[in-house]
Amino acid sequence: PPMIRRDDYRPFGWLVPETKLDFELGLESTHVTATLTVARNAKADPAPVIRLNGDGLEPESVLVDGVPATNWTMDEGDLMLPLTGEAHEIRIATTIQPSTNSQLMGLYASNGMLCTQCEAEGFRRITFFPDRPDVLSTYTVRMSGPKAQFPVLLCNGNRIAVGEGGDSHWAEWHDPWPKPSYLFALVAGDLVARNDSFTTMSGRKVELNVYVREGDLDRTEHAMESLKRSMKWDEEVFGREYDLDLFNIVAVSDFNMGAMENKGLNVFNTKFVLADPETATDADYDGIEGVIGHEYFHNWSGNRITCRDWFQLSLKEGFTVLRDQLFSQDMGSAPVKRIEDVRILRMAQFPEDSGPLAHPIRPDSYREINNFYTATVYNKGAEVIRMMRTMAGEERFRAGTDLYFDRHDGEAATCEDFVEAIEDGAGLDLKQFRLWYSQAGTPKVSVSLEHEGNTATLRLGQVVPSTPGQLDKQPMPIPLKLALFDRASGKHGGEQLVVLDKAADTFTFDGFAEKPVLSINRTFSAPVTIERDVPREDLVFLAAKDDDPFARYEAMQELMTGHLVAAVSGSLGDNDRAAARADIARALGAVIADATLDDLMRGELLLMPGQTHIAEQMLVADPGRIHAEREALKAAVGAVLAEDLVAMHARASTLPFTMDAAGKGARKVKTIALTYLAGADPERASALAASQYDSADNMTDRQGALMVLAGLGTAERTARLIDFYNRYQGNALVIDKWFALQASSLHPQAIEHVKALADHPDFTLRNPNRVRSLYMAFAGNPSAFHAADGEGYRMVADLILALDPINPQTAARFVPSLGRWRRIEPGRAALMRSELERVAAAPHLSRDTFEQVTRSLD
Ligand code: HT7
Ligand code: ZN
Repeated sequence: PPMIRRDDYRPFGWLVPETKLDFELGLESTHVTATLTVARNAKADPAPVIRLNGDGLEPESVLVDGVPATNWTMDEGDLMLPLTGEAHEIRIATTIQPSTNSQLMGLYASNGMLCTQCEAEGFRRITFFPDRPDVLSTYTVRMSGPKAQFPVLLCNGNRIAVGEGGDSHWAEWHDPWPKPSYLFALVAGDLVARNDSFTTMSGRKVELNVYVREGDLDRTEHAMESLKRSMKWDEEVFGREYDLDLFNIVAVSDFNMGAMENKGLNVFNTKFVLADPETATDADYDGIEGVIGHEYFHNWSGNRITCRDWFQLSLKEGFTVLRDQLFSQDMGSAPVKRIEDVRILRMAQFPEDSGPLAHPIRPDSYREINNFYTATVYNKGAEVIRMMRTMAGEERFRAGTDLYFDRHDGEAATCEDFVEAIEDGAGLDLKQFRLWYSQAGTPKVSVSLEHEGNTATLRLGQVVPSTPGQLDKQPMPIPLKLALFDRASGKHGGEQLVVLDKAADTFTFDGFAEKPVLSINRTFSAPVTIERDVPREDLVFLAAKDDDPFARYEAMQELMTGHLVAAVSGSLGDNDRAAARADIARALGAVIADATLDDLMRGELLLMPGQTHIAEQMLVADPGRIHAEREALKAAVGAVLAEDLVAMHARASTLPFTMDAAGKGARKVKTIALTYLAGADPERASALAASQYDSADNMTDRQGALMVLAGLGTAERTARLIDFYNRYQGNALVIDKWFALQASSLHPQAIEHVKALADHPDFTLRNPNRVRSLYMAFAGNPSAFHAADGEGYRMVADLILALDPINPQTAARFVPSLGRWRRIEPGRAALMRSELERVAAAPHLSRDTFEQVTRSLD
């Protein structure tokens, strides 16, 4: 497959002001007639032939200005049509087969309904079209089909006419806002809706619907409330008002990602719509609020202003992730949300940035765009814009985004357009800052603090590591929030922002008779790794006293990570190990006892660093040793703090179920208590978990208890796993949890369990949620996936090969877990590499998997 390069961008030779689509709907066969008005683009090079992208389509008829055309040719699936005049009408008819569309791109069948997914290049699987984001067109769509099978017919924009005849009916929709083809959507099925409305800031009433299958309606309240909160928040915080009279959401159970922001008709994975306390966890509730917000916010950051080309993906995704993060911060606990977002970044993006698939947030080339919907483009993209906000301050940042929305409304824009608008609107100089868009790799910032007389001297250095295709890097501006604490009073004289924009720099601070304690990168003001030699007592100090909750969390993480890295690398004697564990247990004990903390924050401070984060600190990691040391630390803490943990569990268990912060926090610390106890005293933990499971009146408690039980070899385990399955059989989202719990468990036979589950009658490769619930959970389970004999690697490679012909987009997402072989100890690395080679050698590999595998082997 050819490499597509950012520098090769050229505007399309033709404009498509109007698109008319006619669908005669059927699950097996759908007939599509597309009528495009086209006109020469004066801003582009003359194009005597128009390229209409197609993927697996055959034209049944091609008419130009009403006359059958015969001079067209096919090129790699695209239809090449010579045109002589300034403007024409092109009409093309095709027939597609939704029920055999297992890729879930284009028009496909799911549970008897029809729906579409067009981003990034799915529209070309529906009809021939210039399927690129810089071709904006106004759509009018007519669809007809059997009334009984498809009583609901939905599309973008407003419904302008309906009619029926015999068993069939039809609807016509018009979307007044010009849009790229990737935002087109159509849904037809037997659906019911929760209805509501929202009155916008200018007083317009918008009809809101959340469409689901009959029986799911009573699980849509949270989605609807989240939507209304999103609409209000975007008006208040970014000044953005909704621009149609109708906003529809449809939930489908077969979906490649979380959701899709099609204009006026968002299509969602059921996972991000359906919730009630009996079947959804607190994390599920938060996920729904975040994703509903994210897709809604795209209406401005993505739809009204879209991307010129797919290299600009972070323009809409990075910005929209930042917007959804700020929204969730405002809806709940801001510090806890910030900690969660940083944890996701470190778990998913840092490893990407230090591995073979590293790429800048604005990539320079790709073979398959689906492979670039990454944590780098999304989450690091959000961090980069967040840094601009930190440097400008909230008010000036808002002036920048206002200017961006004004200046580029209705356009297909670039990341450069965004940066210029922030520069002009917020009054920032971002010349050097643009490097964040072009350089991959997580900067390493070295920090040391010296003290003499009354002066503290801070020395900072930065290195941006080499990444594939980018060996030499330049220093970038890194905004670091910091505070210097007086040891005696536990106070500081105010937070400051320093911007490190050189390879090395020095900052001095006067008025310190004694050496202060440094708190740096507060709120995680820059997405970097801090490297510093800091005494354990300073970390204990910050963990207990820092007034920035993120910095407190960070100190606890550093305390545990520092110890684990030292222990794994063999540099600790028995006494040092025992002393470090005792310090950690004491710090965690203080967190349990700290009455000033709420339980949500307490839960964050008690969390152990994940195995991926620990491995990331080492050049070459031994997953077996990390796992053993981490489990041993957990057991040691569980033993020392057993009574405190049991008391915390008992205290939290007395709270009745509520959805406020106190209720959520109580549930969080209960399961954390069980996790530590399970390491130290499996029998006691098992009994407590079984009782939590049995008395649970909500999914958070039930799942948390079962997660702990699933990792234990105790008598309580099997009965609860059977009960869970029987209780929720038929509820696909909860059965997904049942698969995931077992695949991610600490049980020594997890591999055998996963093999058995792959043969379970409820398992299918055709549903991405089910595939992810078993195999993503497994690939993220270090003790099972990294089994020393390579069995875990074999299983994931087998999955990739089996899934690739069915759903390449989802198959390719499993490659990165094997692709990290260079950072793993040599024995396992060889096994991982040989599995990648086996995949690479398979015939007929999709473009998606081929690209990821070859990049991982290079
Ligand atoms: N903009 C969407 C990205 C997307 C997608 C969604 C569903 C299925 C396939 C997809 N490919 C790309 C989702 C978002 O970021 O909001
Ligand atoms: Zn998005």
